Amino acid sequence: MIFVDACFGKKTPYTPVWMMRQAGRYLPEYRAVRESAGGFIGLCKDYKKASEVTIQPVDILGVDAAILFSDILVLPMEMGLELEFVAGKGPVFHNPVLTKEDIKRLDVKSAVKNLSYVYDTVKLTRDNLKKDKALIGFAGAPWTVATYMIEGGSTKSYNICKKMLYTQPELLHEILAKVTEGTKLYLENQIKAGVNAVQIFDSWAGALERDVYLQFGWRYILEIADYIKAKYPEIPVIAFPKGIGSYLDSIGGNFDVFGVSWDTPIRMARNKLSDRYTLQGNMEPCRLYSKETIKSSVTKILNIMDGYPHIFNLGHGILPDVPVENAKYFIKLVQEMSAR
Ligand code: 1CP
Repeated sequence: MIFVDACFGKKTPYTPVWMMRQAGRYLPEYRAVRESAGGFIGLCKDYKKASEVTIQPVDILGVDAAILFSDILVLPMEMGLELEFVAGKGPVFHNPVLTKEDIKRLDVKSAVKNLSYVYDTVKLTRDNLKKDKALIGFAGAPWTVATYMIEGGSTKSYNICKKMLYTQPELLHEILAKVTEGTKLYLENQIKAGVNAVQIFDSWAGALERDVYLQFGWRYILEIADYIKAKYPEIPVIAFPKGIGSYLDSIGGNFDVFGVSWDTPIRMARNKLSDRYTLQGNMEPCRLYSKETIKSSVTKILNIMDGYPHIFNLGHGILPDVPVENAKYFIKLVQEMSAR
């Protein structure tokens, strides 16, 4: 699989490419299956339909890897938090985690077991996916997942979880430790079911000061990566802490691929990290709105990463109103322009 080879820094015939959120609302085929499943959570729980939408971008766009269709919030949901996706608002947890008692109620063991629909999705997808295409499993990083658990949904200011961080840091660490424990076992079960790589999404890493992030965010990612690499050295681990470009010098650890978000110049990431990690990224997702800006960005990024270990991707997820034709153009352009 050229995707896995690239994760380990091996030479590949061209630069493999996929997109974060590649199974999603910009695809009419996805919207049709989502509707038939009665909504987003229903779709995550229906392993046949989840597997179908996982494979759609491989068939429609020709990406080099499929990413398991699920969400980072199914783990806390199965730990006992009541999750609803509210139209126009996003995810809502009706019983957020704010006290010691709330933490005690989080049931890690049952969650990891109850996520069997995810493992079934992985098995079926790996059976149906072309042999040369990789299947990426994933989880949210403990910090990002905890922001939803504590705030009860999406947040712009993070004031509830930051208040906990600065006034009751040990309470936040307890939540983070519990999510970390669940995430290790959850990713391990995805690997046992057949994923070829795992990605840890820390979408809200950039919300914290450097030293605070290293202590409350990054260290838990490293703990998860250490656990996976010790048991499954053949499975690449991709770390994606979004928005920490200003302190790449502080970044190291036992993982294989570093995801570069679009706000970080990829040349800078290359200079600081390419001797140790394959880089993944980092086209600004809104460039997909125009073929001209796709072409200029792909040309620039390929030139900068020429000869360095690289997986092409966006610097965050594709947006729902991007024309499918532009996404197809992007994938084909990367594969053709990078052919060696
Ligand atoms: O209406 C719909 O169809 C729901 C939109 C949607 C989709 C397609 C959500 C709701 N989740 C997903 C799938 C999803 N989420 C994947 C699947 C595979 C793929 O990439 O194709 C993955 C990897 C995620 C991960 C995820 N969920 C993250 C981390 C990555 C990122 O984009 O930053 C986060 C933060 C979430 C939370 C989430 N899920 C969905 C929403 C609307 C949100 C909230 C986002 C926010 O707070 O801004």
